[in-house]
Amino acid sequence: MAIEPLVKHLFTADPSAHVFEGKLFVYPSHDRKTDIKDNDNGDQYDMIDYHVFSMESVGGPVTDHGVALKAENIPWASKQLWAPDAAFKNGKYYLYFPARDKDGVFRIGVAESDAPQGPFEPESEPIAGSYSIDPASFVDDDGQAYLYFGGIWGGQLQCWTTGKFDGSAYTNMEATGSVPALLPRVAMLSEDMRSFTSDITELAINGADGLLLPADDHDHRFFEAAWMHKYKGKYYFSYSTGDTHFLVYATGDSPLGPFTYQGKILDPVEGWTTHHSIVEFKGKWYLFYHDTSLSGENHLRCVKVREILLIPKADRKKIHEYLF
Ligand code: FUB
Repeated sequence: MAIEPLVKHLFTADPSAHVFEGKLFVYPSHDRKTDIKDNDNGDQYDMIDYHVFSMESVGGPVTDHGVALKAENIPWASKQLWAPDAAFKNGKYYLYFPARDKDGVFRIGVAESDAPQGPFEPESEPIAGSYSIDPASFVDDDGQAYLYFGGIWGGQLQCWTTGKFDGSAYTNMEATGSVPALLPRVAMLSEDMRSFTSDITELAINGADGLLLPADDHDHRFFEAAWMHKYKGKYYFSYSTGDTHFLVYATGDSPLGPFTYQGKILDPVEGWTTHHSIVEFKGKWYLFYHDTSLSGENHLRCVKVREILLIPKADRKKIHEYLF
């Protein structure tokens, strides 16, 4: 049976789902029509604001809470509000979002609100030291918050291999061969959720042999769309493989890694990008993701949701999706 988009009145993508105040909130990108042609740089994803959505039950009515943050109100941003995420700590809600700064470099910003639906008030500068795209926040059981981020090609992660932005490596360049693939980044967040209190480190993703996944292993290596969740005491880091269009996951014993690649969550969907979140709500686990079934165009996507089936290990090969 075809799965219906969560909403049809807007184009939405990159859904980050969280349970706040007993409801399921979704923080997606808000895709919009432009005349920009598709390219590997992702210029066609030219978004200018965020809407927040909520629901009391999966499959029930979805409330669009309207515009929660606009590019024109973010002092440091020039364009491209890409995949956001939200967090709750100390009675406040935080929206993390990537955008290009005035020099065209992707940075990560934070905005605060008293309510999960916003509106969110942005800081005047991006998070100091932040770079690249696709922030995913994770607050562990001990209250320590982490921010995962990074994305290659248009997400510019490959421009930061020396620790400084190198625009000459800008277009479509990633390591090749048997050298280790570029890795997602992680940093610990301060108590007020507005800055990093640790160095930014690489999040190691190893294969079954215990070695870092090689750059040429495009079916498994990290591309973008970081997400972290915890299940039965284990950390699950999931992400998109980008040009091979899989959602995959790796597990570890610490939020700072190392992680070991485990398998696929979702086969390629309609459209070039694939990006998701995983959340437990009312005793069931859900995968939020997007495809392009509403428009047929790469940059006009629609968020969907499916329940995750908790399949016993022995049966996993028979049913090849949504496994833990
Ligand atoms: O929505 C723009 C970009 O497309 C996101 O940041 C990526 O994860 C991909 O979905």
